[in-house]
Amino acid sequence: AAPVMLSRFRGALVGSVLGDCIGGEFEGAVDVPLDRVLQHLGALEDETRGDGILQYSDDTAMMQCVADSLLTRMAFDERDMARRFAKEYNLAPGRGYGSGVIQVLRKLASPHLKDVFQPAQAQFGGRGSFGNGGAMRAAPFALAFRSRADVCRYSRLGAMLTHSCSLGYNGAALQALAVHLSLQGALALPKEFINKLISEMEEMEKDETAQLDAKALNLSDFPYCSRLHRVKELMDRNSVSIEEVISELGNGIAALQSVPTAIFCVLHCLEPRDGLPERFGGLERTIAYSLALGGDTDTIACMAGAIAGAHYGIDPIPQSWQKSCEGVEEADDLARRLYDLYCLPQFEE
Ligand code: R7I
Ligand code: MG
Ligand code: MG
Repeated sequence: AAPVMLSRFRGALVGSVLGDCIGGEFEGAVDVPLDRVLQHLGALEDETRGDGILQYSDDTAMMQCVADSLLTRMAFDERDMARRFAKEYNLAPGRGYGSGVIQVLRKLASPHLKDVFQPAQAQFGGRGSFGNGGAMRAAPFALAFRSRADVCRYSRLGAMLTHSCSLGYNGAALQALAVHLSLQGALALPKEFINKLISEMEEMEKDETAQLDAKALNLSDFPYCSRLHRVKELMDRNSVSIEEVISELGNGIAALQSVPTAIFCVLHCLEPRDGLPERFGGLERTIAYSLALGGDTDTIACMAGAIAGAHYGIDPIPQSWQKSCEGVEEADDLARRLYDLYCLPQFEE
């Protein structure tokens, strides 16, 4: 039976934290043999292992800020969200933040700052960051807003607090949309799922700023759409190697090289795959596969984990995995509270 909505909400945020914590092991690795991934995952099931729990990184720290802000303000409030990012960074600066975004977070801490979007706009010579930091924390927007238009609008604005390049904030919107559709059960029809994402991104990438950014960065006119078309082609193939996925979609720290990749990981792992244990459920397969791609593994697994968790729900996620990762209980609590907010009639537009 399809999971109930509350289970999907919990699965989304818990899946995201698991991807971040479990994926942290291989972040930046170029070649990750599947054996090593399975060994890492096997250790999660070993109760006697004495190395404590896996810590979350900036991906989860910022996701918590987004969820906390939406819950407290019961709306998108850019000043409140910016303040939470800055405060969280100040409390725990060692969570592996991107080297550029640190400057934004420091400026956001200033009580004299008038425009909270300004520090992000000053990044990278004035074009803004195209990193995946906006996308990695986008899932809560899909849990807070019911309409697709609101999920898009607010996930983009939320990303713009640190990522003002259109590749950065459109990547965040793509991730939030993927979670939104997954919560609705849209992954039951994978082809339609990817087609919906393509048509949403066509609208977004028509925008003049998006067109100018694509040109300036030497990309095709509709960069996310073209990656999503590649995802579709890879879905149609009987067998796809890790190398092909990396060369077609990327596994890097740029949103363009990681959000479509995360979406592919989810789609590819909807069914059992060679090399992955038969006892694995879909979320476990998705995280395992994301790690095997190497590169920005914590973030790709975090994004794929959110989309997959929204599809499978919380129930099939192994307790041993949940107990092995920092921040799972907090994420579960945030998801339950976002669900309550989502159900409030006054929160509907
Ligand atoms: O995007 P961001 O928050 O980083 C997120 C990543 C995730 O993998 C996390 O897990 C964490 O490890 O970091 O941070 P940014 O500093 O905005 O962007 C990340 C990196 O992308 C930068 O440090 C740059 O190397 C690169 N980058 C750019 N390089 C050139 N020109 C981002 N935007 C640009 C750009 O416009
Ligand atoms: Mg990280
Ligand atoms: Mg990362």
